[in-house]
Amino acid sequence: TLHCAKALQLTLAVIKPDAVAHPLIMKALHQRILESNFIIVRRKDLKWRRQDSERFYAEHSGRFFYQRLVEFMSSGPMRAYILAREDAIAHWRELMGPTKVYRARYTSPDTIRAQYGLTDTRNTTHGSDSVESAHREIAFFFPEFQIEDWMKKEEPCFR
Ligand code: RTP
Ligand code: MG
Repeated sequence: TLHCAKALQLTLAVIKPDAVAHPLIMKALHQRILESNFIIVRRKDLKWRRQDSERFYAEHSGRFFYQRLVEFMSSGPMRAYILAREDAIAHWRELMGPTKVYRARYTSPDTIRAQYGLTDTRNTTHGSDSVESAHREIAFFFPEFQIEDWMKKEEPCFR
């Protein structure tokens, strides 16, 4: 019987259009993912229509930044990753750093957003913030990925 020292977890990581526009940043981010002990389960390059953007960020409709967020996220190509490791959600969010770039630069200069972020909207990356949103967001970006089947196959290391 397989023994798992630590339970694995899936998260969705997205490289936003501001970073996809720069091949050297893309390369650095890919390297950073591998160095941080994530397993890359799936990877996909895609571009959103405006309606995809509106649907994904529906929970933020009404916030002052909603229009520019929706506009920006459908303005150019993105790269999405399904990542796995123990506590993947928290580790990826820690690697990204705070949403607000000025705060990231001030409090955590080693993070991705501190190093590459341009503004609070064009802040290089997205990461799921809970198990529920990870599952919902993975399904949004990778509708063909059968998350339950995949995790069952890897049992008992996934949760
Ligand atoms: P994310 O959803 O991308 O992981 O970021 P988060 O949880 O750290 O940030 P949240 O507060 O959930 O913000 C949702 C999205 O809105 C963008 N945003 N723009 N002032 C602004 O222009 C502004 N404030 C937030 C964030 O970049 C994030 O994508
Ligand atoms: Mg969020």
